[in-house]
Amino acid sequence: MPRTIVVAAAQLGPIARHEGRAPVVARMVELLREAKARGVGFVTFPEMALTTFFPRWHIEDPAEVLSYFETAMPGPETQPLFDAARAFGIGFYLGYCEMIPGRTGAHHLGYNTAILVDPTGTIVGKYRKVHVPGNATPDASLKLQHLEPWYFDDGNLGFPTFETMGGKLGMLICNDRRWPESWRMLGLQGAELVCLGYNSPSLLPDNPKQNALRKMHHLLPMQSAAYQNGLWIVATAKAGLEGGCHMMGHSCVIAPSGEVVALSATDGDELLTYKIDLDATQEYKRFFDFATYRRPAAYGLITRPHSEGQP
Ligand code: CDV
Repeated sequence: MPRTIVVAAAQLGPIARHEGRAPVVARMVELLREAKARGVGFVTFPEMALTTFFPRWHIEDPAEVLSYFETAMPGPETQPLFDAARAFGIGFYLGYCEMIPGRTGAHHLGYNTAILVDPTGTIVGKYRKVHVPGNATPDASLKLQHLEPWYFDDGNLGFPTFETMGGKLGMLICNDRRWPESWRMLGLQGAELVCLGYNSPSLLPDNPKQNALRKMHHLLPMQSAAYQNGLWIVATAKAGLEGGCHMMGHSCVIAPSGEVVALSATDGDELLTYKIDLDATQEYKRFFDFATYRRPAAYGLITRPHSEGQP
């Protein structure tokens, strides 16, 4: 009996700097409505889906920085998403900025977080981004700042997996996709489907020689990870020209074979759907058979702390 589910990447086009939650949540509910019409069971929204990607700016006004963080989830403005999920019977992944209670000021306010919500509208899982990229302090000499470590703490929940939607699910966030350790942590726990939202600039003005490689550097690590860990991936972009920075689309579904089986076609709101069979992971999990073939005793350098001599 195949364990099939139609999954969707609910790509979002740009969100303006002072836009507020209501119009964004309305767009997301619309994508959920379309998902329902197309028989989707699970939707992945982008990283930081509710607001613009503000870490591209050094914002000195604490009130503005605070405005990008959620103090409750769901809160009054995000409740419609949960209501729609329950009404449509669709589960979802949502990326957002999670405020740490008691934090004040204009930086280090919280986590870059994702949650897993089941089709009853219940939060069943949480992940906080581990690989927080960019400059730790403002650097006006850069053409494009990426100040995530200035605004966010490193995630402290590890790489949990969750039994839901008829399978074992894991979550990652954006830059995590470039690190094989993220995927292997989920693969070792038997993850069958990993959802990931991202905000990735199409071009790197401070490192233009990589510009032509951006799409490859987006897909290559995920295609490898899907194959090497025998799992499905749904990766969802915030896309288009946002705050003067063009964000890459290329939302995708990747099969356990490593093949990209669905790829978004636009830079705007777009629902990309694909019917997956969770049991299609088994062939690849059997081939790599971690219990038989992995050699953890030879991998010590991977987990040795920097203080003990790891480069
Ligand atoms: N939001 C991200 O984590 N973005 C990163 C940066 C480094 C561009 C990325 O890996 O795409």
